[in-house]
Amino acid sequence: MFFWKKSDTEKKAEEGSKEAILELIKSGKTSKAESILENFKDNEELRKILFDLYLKNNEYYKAYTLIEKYKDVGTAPERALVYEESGYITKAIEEYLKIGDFNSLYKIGLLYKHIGDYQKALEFINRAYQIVPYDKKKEVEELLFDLKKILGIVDIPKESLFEKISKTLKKTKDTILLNTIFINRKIDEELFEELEEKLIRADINVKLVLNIVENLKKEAIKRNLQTAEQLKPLLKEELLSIIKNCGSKDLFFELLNEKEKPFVILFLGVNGSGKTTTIGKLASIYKAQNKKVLLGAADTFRAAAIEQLEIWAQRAQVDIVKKQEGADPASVAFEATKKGLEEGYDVVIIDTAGRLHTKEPLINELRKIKKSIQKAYEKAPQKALLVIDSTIGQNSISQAKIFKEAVDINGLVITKLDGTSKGGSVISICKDLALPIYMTADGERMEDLDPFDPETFVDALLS
Ligand SMILES: Nc1nc2c(ncn2[C@@H]2O[C@H](COP(=O)(O)OP(=O)(O)OP(=O)(O)O)[C@@H](O)[C@H]2O)c(=O)[nH]1
Ligand SMILES: [Mg+2]
Repeated sequence: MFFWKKSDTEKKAEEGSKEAILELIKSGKTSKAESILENFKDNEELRKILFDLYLKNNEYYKAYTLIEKYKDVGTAPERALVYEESGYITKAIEEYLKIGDFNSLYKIGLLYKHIGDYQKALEFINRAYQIVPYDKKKEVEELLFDLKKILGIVDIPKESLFEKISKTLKKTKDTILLNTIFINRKIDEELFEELEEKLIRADINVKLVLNIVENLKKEAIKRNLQTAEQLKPLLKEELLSIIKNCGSKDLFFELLNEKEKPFVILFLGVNGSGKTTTIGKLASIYKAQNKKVLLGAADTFRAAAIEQLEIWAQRAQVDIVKKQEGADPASVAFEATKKGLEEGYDVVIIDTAGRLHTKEPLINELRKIKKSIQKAYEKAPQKALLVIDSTIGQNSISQAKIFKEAVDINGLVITKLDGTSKGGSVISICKDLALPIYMTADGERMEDLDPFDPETFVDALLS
């Protein structure tokens, strides 16, 4: 009897009965309700129910197509959310503008910042600041300061690489205080235990830490060391012996001085790792060397990704090859390389997505991209660089392994060293992936891209 009643509701729902559909939703059969509602999109009332359902299930791309076709669904905040989540930043901004309160102005500022339009970001964060609620004041002020720094409006003295990395790793040192452990102490078991704990907290993986500390113990006995202070250079040696295999400053300078034309660099990495931002910074360095630079927007996953790369291209005053959102990434990569070859570009830098719309596994897609680059120019890409976000520590290593499987990676770019409290992850990344580190990024400004110098890095970590 019970089952009969249920299918009866379903039958009515399938005929387009609003009550029956609502009943289905109420009883938790939302996917059934959704597939029925999709046959009644032309009915205004049912369409609105479908839209609500999409929102509830975070199906923003579907909600987006509904808004685009029918124009009458959703409130401004809902539409803004849908546009934002499906990557249509300009449209999201239009909707947030209609609302105009603190949260939406602030949001607009953040969206502009996200796509790299810092001037516009500053304008809207300033507007939001006029009506900032008390509890948000400090956060907004910090963001304003960051934006001004990025735009070069506030003066920050130029620092040496050592000062920069020391400051970058300040958070690491604040938490783990690696240095203090060596002061006024004897070498004993307790010291080694403490050192172990601190190195693990700096995000060097446990196995590696045990290994390092074991080696230190052996060396301490062998050399008959007595005080903790004598152990510090040994620790430095030990860390350095690991990361000096991952490159030197020269790698970056070699990359900047490649003579082969066009020199094609393929950027890979999970979403959010910092590919597009790094490409923008690197492009501006090449441009400053008077090189002819072309960017390829092969991240066609979101409209905003293309927009973001375009803004960086404008800022660096370099050219870009792009197609519409959803276009085949491999064909963008092909065209960029071809144009690079035919029109005498010195450098072509190709941006890719860390995820895809289609069910096609990412690995296959990346392989396809590489093949099409080679089809356009058999020597390319001369470098495939994997971008790794240093703040996600151990996770980044398993992700990197997936990319390594797809494409021969030549080296790494480590980003967000300014945001990490765990500088030690660089040591684990180096040990586990055994790939050269071509450069590091420690901020969102154009100039926040540096060579990786193992010695300076370890000094800063232990200073
Ligand atoms: N603090 C800090 N933020 C960074 C750094 N590099 C990138 N970001 C920020 O990290 C966010 C993601 O960077 P993107 O360059 O968009 O990353 P992506 O890998 O291109 O991401 P998808 O396009 O989504 O695949 C942006 O908000 C950047 O401004 C860095 O070195 N330091
Ligand atoms: Mg990107």
